[in-house]
Amino acid sequence: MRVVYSPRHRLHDPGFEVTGGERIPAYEVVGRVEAIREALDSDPAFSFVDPRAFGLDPVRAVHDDGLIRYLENAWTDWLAGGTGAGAILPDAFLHPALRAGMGDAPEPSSPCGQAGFYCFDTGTPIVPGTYEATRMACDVALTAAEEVFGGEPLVYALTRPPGHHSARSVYGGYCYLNQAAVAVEWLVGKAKGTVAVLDVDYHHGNGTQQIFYDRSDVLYASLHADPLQTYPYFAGHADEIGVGAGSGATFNQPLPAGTTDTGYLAALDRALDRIGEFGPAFVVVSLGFDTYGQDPIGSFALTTPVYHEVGRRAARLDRPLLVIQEGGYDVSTIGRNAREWLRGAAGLPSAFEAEVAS
Ligand code: SP5
Ligand code: ZN
Repeated sequence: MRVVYSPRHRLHDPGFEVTGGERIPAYEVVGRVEAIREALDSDPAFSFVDPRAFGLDPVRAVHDDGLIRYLENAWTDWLAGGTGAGAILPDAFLHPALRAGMGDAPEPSSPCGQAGFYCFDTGTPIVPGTYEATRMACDVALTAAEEVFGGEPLVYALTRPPGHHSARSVYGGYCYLNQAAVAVEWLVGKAKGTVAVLDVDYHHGNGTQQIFYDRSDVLYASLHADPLQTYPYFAGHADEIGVGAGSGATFNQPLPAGTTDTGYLAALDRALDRIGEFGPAFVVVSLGFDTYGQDPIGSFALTTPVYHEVGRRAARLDRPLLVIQEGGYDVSTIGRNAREWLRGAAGLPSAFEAEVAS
């Protein structure tokens, strides 16, 4: 199986986030993707491929030009503003109620004001290499999409930073550009059919949902922690089903804290049934391992063997699978969990069970 990977994800490494009123060490670190790379590198079933450059057009197909321009220039403008801070985080956000009844606010010219205009949380700092890394993540996903379009049955885009929280005009959730959405839109343009997204990150992919919410040619199906208790809080409820032509093409299953392998697989089967009925030409998986029982920010109770089974069941859709890495923050297990998922999807036996038995 081909794995598209670039070491340039390392250019993005803020080292901290602000959550729950505290400045803490970042969960979204370089070592996450490096741990996956090492686990796959030791297994001859995987071969690594370099990304190719696709330029900005596929990104502009899903993101607002203002957001892209902001991400490209944010660091230079921040430096020119002379604050001296080593990372960009906003100090005020464009909360919709602030402008209620007053129409849209114009985009600020101050670097800090611009950050609040385009960013929705305090977990997603911009540092000097962020734009290059998030652009590279798009090229990694697009390269994998091109291989899938060319006939590969299963390709893995080993991306970081993640993407599924970033919407058309706003970024957050450790995400800047949404590489899954970019790849989906590219595939829709190429395919003579529709594309389904299976989002199995622990968090709801609010960005991907927003980008395709009114679209009948992209099904978004997600299993995630209940947003009433869990980030991103403001999207992912079961009654969000799409709008207009897209009505019925969004399928959310919020799951309770403590969700086990059994409960998870039952919900997965409902999502897979919906995807099967939709009959897509391609399936794009937003893959997260923050569903793992030991994940530091998750509340589910999944075990390593379930990932092999989830991959196996996804492959039973019998559609070309483009798998894109999103979250997962337990660096000590993310490599083996990714290897299990992908081996399951490839129809290969579990390597973990064999290791545990020996
Ligand atoms: C791609 C992805 O998985 N993004 C997740 C962003 C979550 N950001 C909020 C994290 C809140 C962490 N709270 C700490 C709880 C420690 N028990
Ligand atoms: Zn997540």
